[in-house]
Amino acid sequence: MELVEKINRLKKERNAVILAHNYQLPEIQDIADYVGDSLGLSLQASQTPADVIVFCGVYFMAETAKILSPDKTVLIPDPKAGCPMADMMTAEEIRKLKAQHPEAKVLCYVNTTAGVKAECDVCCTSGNAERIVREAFQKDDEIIFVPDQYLAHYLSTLTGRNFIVWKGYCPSHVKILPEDIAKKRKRYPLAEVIVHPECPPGVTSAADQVLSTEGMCNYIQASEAGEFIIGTETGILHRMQKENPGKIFYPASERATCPNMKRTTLEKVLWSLEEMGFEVTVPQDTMNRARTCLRRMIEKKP
Ligand code: CIZ
Ligand code: SF4
Repeated sequence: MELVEKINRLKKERNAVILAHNYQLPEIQDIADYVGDSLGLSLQASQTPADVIVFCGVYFMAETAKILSPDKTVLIPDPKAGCPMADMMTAEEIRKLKAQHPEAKVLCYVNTTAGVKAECDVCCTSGNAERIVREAFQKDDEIIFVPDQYLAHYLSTLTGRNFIVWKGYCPSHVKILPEDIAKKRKRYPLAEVIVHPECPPGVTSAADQVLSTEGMCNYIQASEAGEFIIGTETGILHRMQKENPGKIFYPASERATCPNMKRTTLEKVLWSLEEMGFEVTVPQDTMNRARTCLRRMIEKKP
């Protein structure tokens, strides 16, 4: 309690906001001004009158907030909170892949480093990927999609398009197995199964709904169902339970946790505000090019 009071006091003094990703620890979600997905949080960051943004998530998300709000101070409480999927592709590797396919357009998932985004034509999130594929490309365009092979596969099933893919994946979502879905369905026969498109094909094909984290939260609020089996990082169950006290949530797999998302603690958030660290910076040229890639996605928002 004392920690929370100190955080709140310093937050006011610094004119800061605290943004927390849907996968953060419950106590971090509870002190945040906004809880959401990476794009939603970055848009919040760019619209807030605050001078300082404490970004409780992983590094590429804080970078995205910085790219969209270059004049604000963006802090990450633990700079070692990386995203292994984003780190599966370097700027050098995307340049090589582009050189192998000089005619191709490049679509990147938001889970990429700023250096990779700077090399890509347009960005997408799991929530808008289908629409971006349909709207940002011509029928005959060759498309490179990086870095998530499973999101690429799922997008292919939705749009009928083939992508040149990179073999990245999320180590937390691949822990969810088709057997887990079968087992939980048997145990909770009335529950709807909702999974994230970062899950492998055997899991997405066994689900009732495949949705981004924000998509899941919106769907559940509107649904008549009372029980849900959730196939994504387990941290999101805290938000779901809080927003829907009358409904019941089961994780598809208790093993689907992201250790990087759990690196952020209340102590680190307090330290971050006290010391104004760790500041997230992106080289100017990379930042400008990555912003163009992000803007092309944002401007396609209806
Ligand atoms: O974009 C995000 O925040 C991630 C990583 C997942 C999602 O579906 O919201
Ligand atoms: Fe990256 Fe997966 Fe963790 Fe999301 S859950 S931050 S994709 S490793």
